[in-house]
Parts: sequence; C-alpha cells; structure tokens
Amino acid sequence: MTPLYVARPLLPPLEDLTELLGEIWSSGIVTNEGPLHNRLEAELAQRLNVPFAKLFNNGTVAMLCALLSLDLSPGAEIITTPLTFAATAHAIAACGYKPVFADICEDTLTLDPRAVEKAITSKTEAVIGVHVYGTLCDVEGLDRVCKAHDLKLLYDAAHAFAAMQGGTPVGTMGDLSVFSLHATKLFSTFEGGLVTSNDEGMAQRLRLARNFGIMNEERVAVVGINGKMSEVHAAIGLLNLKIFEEERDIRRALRAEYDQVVGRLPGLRAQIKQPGVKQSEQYYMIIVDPQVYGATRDEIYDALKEREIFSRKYFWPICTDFDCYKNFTIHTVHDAPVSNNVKDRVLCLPFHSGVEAEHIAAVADVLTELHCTRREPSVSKVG
Ligand code: T4K
Repeated sequence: MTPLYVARPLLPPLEDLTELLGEIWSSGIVTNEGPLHNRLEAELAQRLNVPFAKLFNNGTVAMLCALLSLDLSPGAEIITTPLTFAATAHAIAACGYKPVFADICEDTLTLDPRAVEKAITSKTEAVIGVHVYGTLCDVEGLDRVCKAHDLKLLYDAAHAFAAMQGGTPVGTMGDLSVFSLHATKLFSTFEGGLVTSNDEGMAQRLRLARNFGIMNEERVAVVGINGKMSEVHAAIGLLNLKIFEEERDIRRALRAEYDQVVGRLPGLRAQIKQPGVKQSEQYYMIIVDPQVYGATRDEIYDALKEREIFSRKYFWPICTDFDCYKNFTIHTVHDAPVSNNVKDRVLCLPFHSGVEAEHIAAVADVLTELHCTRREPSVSKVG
C-alpha cells in the first residue's frame, strides 16, 4: 500500500491546463487582475451564489485584507476560537489587532456565542467564527450577539467551500466570509484565497486592500498589500471548478463508509451531522474518548502511521497553547473549557478520492484492533 495522506490536491486534466497556459502566453498578461482571474471571480460568484467574490493569493492574506477592509481601531480586540489553524489568529495579530479566544460548543466545536458574549469588552470590534472541519458555526447565535453589540462578524470559511445551510450559501453569512483555496482544500487553485461579501462597498475595499491600496496611477487611498492571484493559479481554479463537485460526491460516500466503522466502536465519535446543511466535505474528523475506547488519539495516530496512513491532529496545539498567545484569556461558560478538553482527542483521517477500499479496511483494522486489545481486560471482567 502506498503512503496515504490526510489530503490530496485536486488535479485538473493536464491537457486542459496546457490549453489555458497557451492563452496566458499569447496575452502576455500573467497577473494583476488578468482575464482568467476576472473570469474565475465571476464564475465563483455565480457558483457560490454570492453577490461579490474577490480572489487572493492565499487564504491568510485574504483574511488579512478582509480585516484591513473593515477599518477597525488600532489595537481593537477580535474574538475568535482557539480550535483553528494558526492563520486565523495570526492574521488578526499581523494587522495590529488583539486576538481574544473564546470557548467552543461541545457538539459542533465551533465558537460558542455565549462565550463570545462573555468575552466582549469596550475594545471588542469584531468576531471571527470558524466553520471548523466544515461544520458550520451557530450562525444565528453569533449574528444575534454581534448585532446586539454592534460588532462586525466575519467567517473563516477555509473548510466550508460551497457549503449551504438550508437555502443560505455559506458565503453570504456575516459581513465577510474568507475561504482558503490551498492545495489541501476541496476546491483549490494550489495556493489561493477568496473573500465573499453581500456589499459592493466592501468588495471595492477588498480590491484596494489586495492591490497596495492603489486607487489609480495618482492616488494611494488606504493601507494595502500584495494579495493578488496570478493567471496560472486562476487557470487551475477555472478547471477545478468543473470537477470539484465530483470530488465532493466521492467524499460524501467515503464519509458514510468511515461512519460505519466509527459507529461500531464505543468511545469514537464522528463529526456532528447538521440537519439541513450541505457539507463541504473538507475533513473527516473523529473525537476519541480514551476511557471508553481504550486507547488515546495519539495511539491511533501512531498505529495508523506504522501502516503509512498519515492522519493529522488538526488543530492541536490550539492557539492558546502557542508561545505567542499562551497568556491570552480564554473565556468560557463551562467549568472546564471545551477547547482544552477536546484538543488531545481530535483526529482527521485521510479524506479524498485517493482513499480506496483497502485503505478503509486498513483504518478499520487499526481502529478495531486498538479498541479490542485495550478493552479485553474490562470486557472479560464484565463477561
Ligand atoms: N483558516 C483555516 C481554518 C485554515 O485551515 C487555513 C489553512 C487557513 C485559514 C489559511 O489558508 P491558507 O493561507 O493556507 O490558504 C495545511 C495547509 O497548508 C493549510 O492551507 C490548511 N489550512 C491547514 C489545515 O493544512 P499543513 O502544514 O498541515 O499542510 P501539509 O503540507 O502538511 O499538507 C497536508 C497533507 O496534504 C500532506 O501530508 C500531504 C498532502 N499534500 C499537501 C500538499 C501541500 C499533497 O498531497 N500535496 C501538496 O501539494 O497545512
């Protein structure tokens, strides 16, 4: 069996890419809002059913530009979750704002609106919810808190490409939604980012932010950076846009197969299913209860690795464990912070169209063996 990784990039047919590269070579326009870039923005807005879609060179820079476009006060506090990729918090800090970490809900593992409410101070100006692993935040709860306290609401939708809640596309939630189009994502441009908005003024500010704040040849209006996507990346995006749904269908079926394996094993819990939500199918995450299952998350990780199956402990360490944030406050409405409790128990299994029947069987073997070996003494005691 060849090594199996947590993610695998979606690769469009090479001959199709060569054709688009031909267009780029003929035009001589390789970046700075070129024709393929503009075509991809239009196609994404249509596909995601959002009024405005702006492309960036990666998800982190997209978040940075989203924050810049909000024009918050220097040193403003932004409340977010500690259970996320480093980029969410780093984008806040890199803009000169202060990340404040609030706890998460036990079922969804996304930002808890009640914890957000407790974390609000006179300096709070925005909240960033993260649809972590593709599980959608309590959008209504966060919306209610943010409206009540006049806070901007952003979503880090890096894991939620093309997700829907009822009839609502994920990209229309909050003031802005920020997507990563990295190689490891369901839809990718290899490196890339995207911000969606319902507001034309916001879309214009995003455009300025990604192009050094340059309004025209004679005027630089605001602070901005280089957040532009190249034509080559846009070409990959145009082609992947045609095939990502097929990949999502395969992952949906894979989720059902994993669910069967996980459902048989006490002490393992699969990611929550949200009624009425069309999942992005970005990650397959399990939560391990070592007391019940009989082995720890790390033991599962190691045992899979021995078989060259590389799962990932996303997102451990959590942001409040990072050297740069470890003394920052974490707020919670629970006695034991949920984030701290769950961080050693989450594991993402390989989840993409390269996962075949033999891999699922190998994962099932490992998970079952670990459970049976460790549970035998107590099972025989009961028997
Ligand atoms: N917000 C959230 C919630 C995020 O998860 C992320 C990124 C961001 C914001 C920021 O967006 P970007 O600025 O990245 O667009 C990966 C990705 O680099 C990162 O995009 C992603 N989240 C994060 C969760 O995962 P690593 O360090 O775990 O990636 P890496 O290189 O170990 O890749 C994972 C596996 O994927 C590899 O073991 C093999 C496979 N792989 C990877 C690459 C890059 C391939 O098969 N081919 C490849 O080219 O961070």
